[in-house]
Order: sequence, then structure tokens, then C-alpha cells
Amino acid sequence: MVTVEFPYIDSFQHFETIDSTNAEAGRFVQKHPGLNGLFVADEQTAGRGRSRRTWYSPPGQGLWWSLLLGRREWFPENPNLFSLYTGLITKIALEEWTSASLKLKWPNDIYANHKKIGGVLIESKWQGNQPLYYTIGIGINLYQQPEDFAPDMRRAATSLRQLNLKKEIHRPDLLAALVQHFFQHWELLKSPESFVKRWEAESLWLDEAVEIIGEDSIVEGIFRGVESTGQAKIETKNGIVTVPAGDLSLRKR
Ligand code: BT5
Repeated sequence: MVTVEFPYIDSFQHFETIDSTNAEAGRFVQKHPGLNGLFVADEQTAGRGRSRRTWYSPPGQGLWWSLLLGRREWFPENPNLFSLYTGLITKIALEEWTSASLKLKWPNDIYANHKKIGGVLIESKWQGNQPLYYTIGIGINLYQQPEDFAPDMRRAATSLRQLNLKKEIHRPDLLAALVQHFFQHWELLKSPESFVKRWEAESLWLDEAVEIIGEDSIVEGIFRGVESTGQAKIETKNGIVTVPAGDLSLRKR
């Protein structure tokens, strides 16, 4: 096992190509329970998003990586906020590289110029009501030009390189910044009310007309931010409705 200089990380592994760094984290933890790990790949052949969607991870074009939290001291007190938290720290890290305005889209996306630059996939395994581990998967597009994206994604996706850069993109430095911010801002998770206020201040479409497509329903209304539980608040004709998970999109008026 390789020990590296990252704080709180027991094992660091880099792959030229792998199915999914989240899947690799899941395999690793079976053999090494109780450890934290970092898994990075140049390419993912089966990169995944939420609900079995595909995360497009072509070779050398992005930062495709997962942080495995197997050490109990790093289990979050508020797991429902973890996805929002990861989006926020990703934004903070990316702002070291770009002066572009980055926004957080509920519940797990990072946007620039109204296009998706990164996404977060949190997976966890539980025994009864005890978490065994959490895997935080983060995909960030770095080098793609518009024509590198498949035609159906071109209007919806962007990369760091397409934004105003403050300094050259260097994957190891960006990874180190992300990991550092992830652990450094941990205290935010301990105060859900103030955390969600901070998240809302950086979010996309606050107070705008939106719809959320959930597993078996569509909620339309005005996006009023998030509850301290991480649920989205939508002001509908019938009052405030809270939504635990789904896809948020802007509603055309
Ligand atoms: C996500 O899901 O946005 C979570 C993405 C997490 C990816 C990381 S990479 C490292 C780790 N290992 C993995 O296997 N996964 C994690 P979701 O909100 O469900 O969004 C998925 C949707 O984003 C897709 O259906 C596409 O529409 C779009 N998409 C796919 N690839 C994209 C890309 N490279 N850039 C922008 N949008 C993309």
C-alpha cells in the first residue's frame, strides 16, 4: 500500500484506466475496512452519475477521482448535507484556478456559464443504522473544448479550460487543493443552518421558477433554497414543498 503526503489518507492509487473510481473505492474497502483512500483515474470506462446515469470520463480530459472515508472520525454528522458540502468545497478549490462565476446546482452539480463543469456522486454502505464507509466521487471537466463533448452534451457541459484562468491547470495541484479543502472546511457541516445559508448564497436559480423531477413526481414552483436537512424548498401554489432528491431545472416562463 502506498502512503502519501495527503493528510488523513491511508492509501493513494492512480490508474490510467479503470471502470469507475467509486467502484474501485468499494472494492478497496472490502479488503481494507476502516481506512481512508484516494483513487484517481485518467480515464473511466464506466464512470457513473446518480440513478445509473453515465458520467462521461474520456482519457486525460478531466479529474475523475474518489475519496473513500472509512475512518469513523470522518463520518459526517449530517450525511444528507454531504453532497452539498462536496459541491461547495469543489467550487472553493476551482476558484483558485478561475475568476469565472461558479454556481452550485442542487443537489450535486457545479456550474459555470449555466453549463455543468463538475458533478458529485456520494455512495455509502450501512449496517443497520451504522455507516461502514462513504465514497465521495467527483468528476471535473478540465481540458475539453466544446467540440470534444458529444453533440447532445455540448450545450450543457463546459470545462475549466473554457473559463478565465488565473493559472495553468495542473491536475496534481488541483487534486491536492480539493483534498485539502475537503478536510479543512469540515466544521461547516457541524452547523447545518449556517452551512445551508452559505450554500444558498452560491447556488443557481435561487428565487427563480424551477421544476424538480423526482422519482415519481414533478414539483414546479419557486426555488427557495434548502432546508438544513439538505432537501430543496419549492414554493408552489399550495405552499412550500420539500423535495429530498431529484433533478432541478429552470422552468421556462
Ligand atoms: C453526477 O451525476 O453529476 C455525478 C458525477 C460523478 C462523477 C464522478 S467521476 C469519479 C467518480 N467515479 C464515478 O464513476 N463517478 C464519480 P448526475 O447528477 O446523475 O449527472 C449525470 C448527467 O450529467 C448525465 O446524465 C449527463 O447528462 C451529464 N454528464 C455526463 N458526463 C458529463 C461530463 N463529463 N460533463 C458534464 N456533464 C456530464
